[in-house]
Amino acid sequence: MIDNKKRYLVAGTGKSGAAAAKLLAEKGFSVRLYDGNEALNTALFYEKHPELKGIEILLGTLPEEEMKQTDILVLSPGIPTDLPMVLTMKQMGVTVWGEIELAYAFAKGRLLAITGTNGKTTTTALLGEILKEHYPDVRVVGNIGIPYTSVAADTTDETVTAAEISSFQLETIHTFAPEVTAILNITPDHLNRHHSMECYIKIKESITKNQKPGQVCVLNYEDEALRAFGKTLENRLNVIYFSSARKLERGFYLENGRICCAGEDGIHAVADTGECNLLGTHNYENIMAAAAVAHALGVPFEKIREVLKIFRAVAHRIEYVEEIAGVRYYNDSKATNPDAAIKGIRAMERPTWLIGGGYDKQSEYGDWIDAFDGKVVKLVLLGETKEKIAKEAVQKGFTDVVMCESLEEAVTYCRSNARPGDAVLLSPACASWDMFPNYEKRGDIFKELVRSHRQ
Ligand code: UMA
Repeated sequence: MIDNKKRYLVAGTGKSGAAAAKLLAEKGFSVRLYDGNEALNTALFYEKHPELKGIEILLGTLPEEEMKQTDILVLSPGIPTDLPMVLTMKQMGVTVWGEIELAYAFAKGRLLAITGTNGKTTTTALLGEILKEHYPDVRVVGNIGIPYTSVAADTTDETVTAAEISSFQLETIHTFAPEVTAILNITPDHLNRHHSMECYIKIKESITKNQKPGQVCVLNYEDEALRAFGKTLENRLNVIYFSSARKLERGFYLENGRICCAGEDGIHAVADTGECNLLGTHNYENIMAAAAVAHALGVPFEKIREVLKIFRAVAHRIEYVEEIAGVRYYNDSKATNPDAAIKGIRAMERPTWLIGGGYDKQSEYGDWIDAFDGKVVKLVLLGETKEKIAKEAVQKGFTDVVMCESLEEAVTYCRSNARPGDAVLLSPACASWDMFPNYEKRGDIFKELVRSHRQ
């Protein structure tokens, strides 16, 4: 039960922080906002969120006196849990919640949660559409861009909520207990924040920690870490696997272009991949995961199939922008790590001018460069990681590298040099935070720049 006598400090004034503060204020709780950015334009913030005008915003280094005025610190996902401020407050006895935990305290109805390194936005969006075919009140929330706190107070016992949950968000859950969970895959990402692959895997796995015996966890059988994790869960949870590489005795699998489900009552054809608009093996995995979660919630296969026939790729994920002078432009800004970018380049069928680079998450880029497979005409690099990627490319024998200072320069360079029949792909393999507020903005600016070159 949430305690209305406690004093809340919401850290971060982005999407999550604003929504969390609004929820607490609407419920009549004592709440203040905090942001580490000393230069934050609070006037602009209040203009954007007039309903928060009565809430004080503290900026910069937080004095201990202010820390003492807090019982519960609500962290936005982008704020690391090992910041000195957070550690000091913990030592003082302040309870630290994530924005997701706060939302969960207010939310009602059924809850499903999807995590994984890649594909979680597509899977959650698809799951939301499938559920809408069967349930009257469906909410899609979380890392997908809709803070859970912005929706939690409107949920009822009839609501079904599909939540995309990132590793950042999982760091600060305590009682968050989805009835069905799915972990799609785990490949290196955000290692600067989670420090090691072991820690990153553990955090992802923690999505299941509050599930009750017999509840469902959907896992990718082809991911070794997840298969091993599944074994440890089998006594406690109902583990449902999916596989894009082999026929499973139980679970969802891909066979000869058909997505099948093998269950107690025999084998069901869920859909033919040819009927789906989502393409590529990684997307068939996303489809199987969404279908498995929806099926666990009782959605019939016919309804799942109907949605698969009409569902289209989400924005910024290998998104076709347009063709100019015979060159096709694709926006894959959501490829914020090497593994996602590998899927981007694999999907290209033309000689490709590849724009990459961005915020440094201490990733390794060798596998991405290997996946170029003779398709990349030029690797056009920008951002914090450009030198590091260029060095790895040259070590791998790939020397067609160009350095740019801005995305505008990169697009202009590709526009001037690409030939009819080529493709230009923005697929950075890095987060955007060194040059843009988020990957959506990066993708939007890319699309605007491309369109500005229309003849
Ligand atoms: N800030 C601090 N101190 C810090 C870091 C940030 O005060 O040390 C402040 C910033 O000054 C800023 C605010 O925190 O004012 C930003 O908070 P945030 O980074 O949590 O951003 P939000 O706008 O609240 O967006 C967050 C998620 N962002 C991150 O996880 C970085 C969004 O995921 C999510 O869509 C949104 O909540 C709604 O739930 C984006 C993302 O990039 C898409 N996620 C990562 C990913 O997918 O790889 C995990």
